[in-house]
Amino acid sequence: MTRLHSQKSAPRRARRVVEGHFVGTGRRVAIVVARFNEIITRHLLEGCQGMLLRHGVSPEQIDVVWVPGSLEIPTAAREIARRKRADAIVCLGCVIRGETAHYDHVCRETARGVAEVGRRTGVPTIFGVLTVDTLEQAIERAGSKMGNKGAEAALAALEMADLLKRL
Ligand code: INI
Repeated sequence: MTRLHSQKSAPRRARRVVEGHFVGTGRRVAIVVARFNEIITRHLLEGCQGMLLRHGVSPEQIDVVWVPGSLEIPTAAREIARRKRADAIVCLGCVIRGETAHYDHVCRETARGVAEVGRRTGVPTIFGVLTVDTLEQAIERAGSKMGNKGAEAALAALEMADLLKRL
């Protein structure tokens, strides 16, 4: 008879479980924010800064870097990471399908570029760029009924910065 839970196949306990906490004290965070669709991105920025401050990041430790559009975000983020100016970088932008024929291109290149900065430099680089069909959807995600993507991105940045220190 086959034993369902033999000694061999029984799941083993992890030796160590590691996870990041939302620690803001002493952390340096850079926010790279696109001016394109600023009517939305400044609300993402507010949400992001508010969340960082609530978790103990000091205002002097937050740098805000404006770029023309989402496509320029990875270039600025990479430079910040390369110069070791931050423990985490939050990238904020808003791409609206209705407004552009090159929506897919902007979304794909921005997402790819942001992910690449994180992977190549080891500095957590968080994608807080809205990619939506309409302005209304953007408004919903910039501080109204669907929350604030900038605030969510701030939490991800704090968690990842803390996680990397623990690994
Ligand atoms: N940039 C955005 O951040 N959002 C957009 O919706 C957008 N549209 O619609 O084109 C956009 N385009 C500009 C782009 O990011 C660059 O700034 C531009 O192509 C210059 O490189």
